[in-house]
Formats: sequence, structure tokens, C-alpha cells
Amino acid sequence: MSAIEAVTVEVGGTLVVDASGHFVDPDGDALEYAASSSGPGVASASVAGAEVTVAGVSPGTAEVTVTARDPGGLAASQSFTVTVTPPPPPPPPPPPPLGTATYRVVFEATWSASTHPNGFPPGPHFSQLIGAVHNSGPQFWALGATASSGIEAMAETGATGTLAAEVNAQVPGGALAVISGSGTGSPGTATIQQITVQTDYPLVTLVTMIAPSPDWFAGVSGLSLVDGDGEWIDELAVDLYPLDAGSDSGSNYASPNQDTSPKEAISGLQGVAPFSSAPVGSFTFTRTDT
Ligand SMILES: [Ca+2]
Ligand SMILES: [Ca+2]
Repeated sequence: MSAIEAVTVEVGGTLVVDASGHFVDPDGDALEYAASSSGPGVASASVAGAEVTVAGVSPGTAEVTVTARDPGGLAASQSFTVTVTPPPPPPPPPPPPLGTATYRVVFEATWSASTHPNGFPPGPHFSQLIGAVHNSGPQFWALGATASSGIEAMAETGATGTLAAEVNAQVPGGALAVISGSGTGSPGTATIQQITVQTDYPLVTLVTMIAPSPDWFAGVSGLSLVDGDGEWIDELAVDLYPLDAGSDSGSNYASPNQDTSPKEAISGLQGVAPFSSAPVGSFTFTRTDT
């Protein structure tokens, strides 16, 4: 009769020990086997014929005792140690699928004789909305930077073609798409019913000319629609303050064209005459695919 060797099994795993080779009946009688575990919370044991099945339940060690009994009731027992090891770590979760989200964009123009009373002009309006869905590669405008030809044209005349071409030059790789929308009288509202953003293109740039004006505009640059946890933001409202594109030197709403050459840096005009410190409008991005 040979001893049953110690065994090792993972949590959740099983193995089978054949007890028949470890017990011998001198009379050649068939033996009946039973098994019990000293720690069923660590390892359980069950028997089918002479096969003892050991199952790992939780990390630790337990003694499994196997008893063999002959028809006459004579019994013999032996024990073996079962070491239960932790299960292997689960594989890392797969990366999240490439996500998309859709948003409605509402531009609420609030530039008016009551919010900006100093010399408020007749015919106040904002030009057609123009911009891009993009990633951190391209930057279409920034405070302190020099306006591109597209930003200059937008801010001075409301034209959108040059800026759209600048965006399209970044597709694919830097930008996903041009986004555009109607203009509006001010006060007033313009809505872009749907823009689509992607995990790898989560940023929005969107601008509009303050009109009439020399080179003044409002908008956002590289606004992220993803929060700090990497989740799409459900709703994001951004106040818009007047900006100077640095490409025309007119100082009043109705100033004649005075090209600034070389261009100056794009700067903020909040609180700079003729503007008050109030915003000229806001963008509200509302997720529409949830
Ligand atoms: Ca200017
Ligand atoms: Ca100019």
C-alpha cells in the first residue's frame, strides 16, 4: 500500500486521484471508498468508485482522508494534503470599442444693446457657424497665436470656405469632419442638429463672426466632449466672449477695413470697448444618442 501524494489544485479547478492503487485487500475483496476533507471551505472531496475528485474552493491547504472498507467492515484510511492556489489573474479587459457619440449644438446669441450698450450697431448678427470635429493634432485657432487665413476670413467677412479647407486638409488623421451651421441675428438662436464625435476625435472647434465688426469673433477651440473619466459629457454649456482675430485694426463695429500686417496675436475683448464684460452668447452641447 503506497501513500497518496500531496496534490495542488487551483481555485475552481478539480483533479482526480485513483485510490485503488493505494489500498490492497489481502483477501482480494472489492473495497468501498469514502473521502472527507478537513477544510471543505478550501477543498472539497467526493468519491465515485475508487476515484476521489478534489475541487479547489479557496486558497489554502486541507487534508483529504480516504477510507477504504472491505465487505467485512474492516477499514483503512490515509490522508493527503491538498494545496489550493489562487486562480490565475483574469486577462486584462479588452480596450473599449471605438466609441462614437452625437450631440446637438445650440448657439444662443446674447450680444445686444442691453448686454453691450456701448455703440451697439444696427443689423447685429453672427455669421454662419463653421468649425471641426478633430483630435489634439490640429489647432485651428488659439489665444496668443496668429490667425490662419481661414480664421481671418471668417472673423473679417464671415466667409467659411477657407477655414473649411483648412479643416479638410486635416482629414483624415487630425480632423474627422467640417461642422457648419446657420448664422443668426442677435439676440437669436442657431442650432446644429447633429455632430458626431469619436473616441479618437473628441474635440470641437466652432467659430462665428461678430457682425458688423472689423475682425471680431466668438467660439471655442479644441473643446473636449470627454470628461476626466473618459466618458462622453451629457451636456456642456460654454459662455462665449468676444475675440479679436488680430488681422484688422478697426476699433469700432463700423470701422473701415484696416488690414493688420503683420498680424497680431488673437486676443480676448471681454471688457474691452466697445464690449462690456458680458458674454456675447453661449454654446450648449447636448448628447443625443443616449
Ligand atoms: Ca482687430
Ligand atoms: Ca485682415
